Amino acid sequence: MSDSSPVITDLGAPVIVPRVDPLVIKSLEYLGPMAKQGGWRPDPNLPEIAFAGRSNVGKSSLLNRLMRRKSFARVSNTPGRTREIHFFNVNKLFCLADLPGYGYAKISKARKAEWRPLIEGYLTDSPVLRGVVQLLDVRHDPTEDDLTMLDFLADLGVPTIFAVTKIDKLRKLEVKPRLETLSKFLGLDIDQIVPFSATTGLGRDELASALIDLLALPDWKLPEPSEESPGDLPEGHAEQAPATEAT
Ligand SMILES: Nc1nc2c(ncn2[C@@H]2O[C@H](COP(=O)(O)OP(=O)(O)O)[C@@H](O)[C@H]2O)c(=O)[nH]1
Ligand SMILES: [Mg+2]
Repeated sequence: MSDSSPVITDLGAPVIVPRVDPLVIKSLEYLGPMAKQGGWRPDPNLPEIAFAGRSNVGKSSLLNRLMRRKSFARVSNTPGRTREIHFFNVNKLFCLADLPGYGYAKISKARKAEWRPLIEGYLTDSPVLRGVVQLLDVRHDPTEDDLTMLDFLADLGVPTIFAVTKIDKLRKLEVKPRLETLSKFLGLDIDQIVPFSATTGLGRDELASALIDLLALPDWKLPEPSEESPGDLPEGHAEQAPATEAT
């Protein structure tokens, strides 16, 4: 991707409009890992966005691109630390939770399901989780583990962005039909998915904007504002958002 948008002709004169970075990374601080369900976590004083996907989907590469750091996600890739949740403070604006990659093909079924309590526990319990970025590899249909994760996210009701990785692995003409197939499979509108390539940088800014939008949404765990003024409802009868009912 170029650093400028295409040339725009304004009254006949070509003008190059510099691209505005929706998320300039001014500071990035590693906060620490959560090793087991209910274990250490950072103070919940910033909104959190979690990144999820199966092993090898391209999560570290996407995070490095998104954060414009060559080896930002290295800490999560250190042997022995790949089964922890790693927290990072971004711009003192939000906290990024890098979830362990699940469903590595070469491990036993019992080991495979190990990810569920830690990931699901964190997603359910975090008091400040504002959204999830779920990664899927453009070349593969969602695996059984992906579907487990997608069902879990849907039941929880957390706002979710779908980033479809490794777009550069397809030929240009194959991309649109493949995204349409995937979005149908997932029951999503094609606009809900962000095509991404860590190799070319495609989708970096779109994903960054989507994160900013996610942070601006009202907290999904709070009851939706009622049409009537809150004073009209008797105490203890406030409407519950469906998400808080899911367990
Ligand atoms: N061609 C291509 N390869 C990618 C892309 N993203 C990741 N990969 C490759 O896919 C493999 C797994 O990537 P990694 O980021 O470590 O995945 P993770 O296990 O989800 O963190 C590595 O060999 C990467 O170089 C991409 O956008 N395009
Ligand atoms: Mg990784």
